Amino acid sequence: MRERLQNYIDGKWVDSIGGTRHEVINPATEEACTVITLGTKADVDAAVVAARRAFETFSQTTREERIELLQRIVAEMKKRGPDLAVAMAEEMGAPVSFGGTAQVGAGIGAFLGTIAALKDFTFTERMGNGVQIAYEPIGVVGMITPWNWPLNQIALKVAPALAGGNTMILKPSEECPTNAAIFAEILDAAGVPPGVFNLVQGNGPDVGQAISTHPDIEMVSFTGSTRAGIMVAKAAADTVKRVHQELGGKAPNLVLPDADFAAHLPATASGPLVNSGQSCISPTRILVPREREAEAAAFVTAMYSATKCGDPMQEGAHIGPVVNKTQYDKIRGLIQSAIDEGAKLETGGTDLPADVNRGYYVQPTVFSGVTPQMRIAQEEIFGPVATIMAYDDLEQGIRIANDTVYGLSACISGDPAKAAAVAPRLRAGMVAVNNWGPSPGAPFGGYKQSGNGREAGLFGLKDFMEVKSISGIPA
Ligand code: TXE
Repeated sequence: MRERLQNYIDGKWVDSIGGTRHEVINPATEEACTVITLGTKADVDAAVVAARRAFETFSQTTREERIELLQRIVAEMKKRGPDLAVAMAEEMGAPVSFGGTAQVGAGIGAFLGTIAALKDFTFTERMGNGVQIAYEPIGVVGMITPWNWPLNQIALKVAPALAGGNTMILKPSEECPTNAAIFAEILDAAGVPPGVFNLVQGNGPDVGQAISTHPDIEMVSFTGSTRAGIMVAKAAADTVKRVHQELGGKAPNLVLPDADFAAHLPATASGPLVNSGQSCISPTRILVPREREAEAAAFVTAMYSATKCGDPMQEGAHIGPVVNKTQYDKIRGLIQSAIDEGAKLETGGTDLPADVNRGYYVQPTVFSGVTPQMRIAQEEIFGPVATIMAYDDLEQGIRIANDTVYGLSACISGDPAKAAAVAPRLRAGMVAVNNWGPSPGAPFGGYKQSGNGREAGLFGLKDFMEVKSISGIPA
């Protein structure tokens, strides 16, 4: 079993102050694969002292120095790509082929997008009346990240925080800690100065809460469930820190009445299969014209029944298990609820895939006949499950698309010119036409209960900076 017992604070690997051991379970084998120490408030305090001290000098570094630092990090990430992919495969079940390309690639992409934004960033500008506007670092940033796109979610915070001249404390998910430890080694090898980046392993109620409430942390950036995001925001309120949240989603895939299924559906309807459905932007609600529901069900069912589940450590295009027993039980419970509420199970279901006898594997599953009131149409599934829902006319389709508490992303399948007229009607932070993934460098974040703020590229960089106005100085 791998041991990752220490935290990275002030440029050194150090023992936790009073932490407890925690075993991480490999979701493919159901056996422990890694042991970490769940940290404590005292660990967070030590990390904050280091970050505060480092802020004095790191906040004064130049754009060029930060660009060079980010570029060295990218070079180190590329070297450690295979290690990162194996760690994610073992701890959260993303197959190594997918992990090595998509998961690691997304993490590197977050850095490249930030480097591009930093190169062009206007740190000072003048308003018409001569007042100078200056973008400055916020200070010490706390970061709390989940397990589903673990490296990417860390990179989307660390890259802009560094680019903006901030210092930071990261608490990654206790479900998937090793990629974060390797990431700390990457930053160390790239020459990030001591105290600028600190890693404290741990759980939400202890380390996450200590970060959210800490008086010397100016901002907390959180990605995870809406449930935990609300707790972070409440805990952060007393210290009036900036709260940046990327939370859950329930993305619609609005299929236009005259969509060409063969041309438009493969790229969008496959979204819920990717990463075994564990993406906040997974477009699980496939909305189709009522008269084409059977045709859509047959099309999507063929795609899903052809998708295999398999060992994450094997190369290949299969999907892996879901992250843990809690998620496995939650997904199977939602599948059962849809059956109980009268949806039609087209393929998949609650059983393990035929050739698998252990692990948290969920069969690719398709339902048709799903109605907006069903639990499966409202709750985030986070598994390889697609629900086909019928609309009578496009106006009703748009209403159903917007009818959840979430507003992270949406996709539209069909003629791009017609989709352009529908996109402004969707209440979501991101709309992708004939696609479902994020666009490089584009702002990533949601409306409604999907969060506050944006990540990636220029918008992500701005969210990790303060704005100052200076009046009365010469032009
Ligand atoms: O996430 P949690 P869970 C959704 C998805 C999934 C559900 C549950 O629907 O099925 O959430 O996942 C930390 N204070 N998403 O329970 O608990 C925790 O330690 C501070 C969507 O595994 O939100 C971890 O680091 N921190 C999502 C992080 O929050 C707290 C990604 C995420 O864990 C905390 C993941 C607290 N009180 C799940 N409680 C997305 N947006 O992509 C927990 N944490």
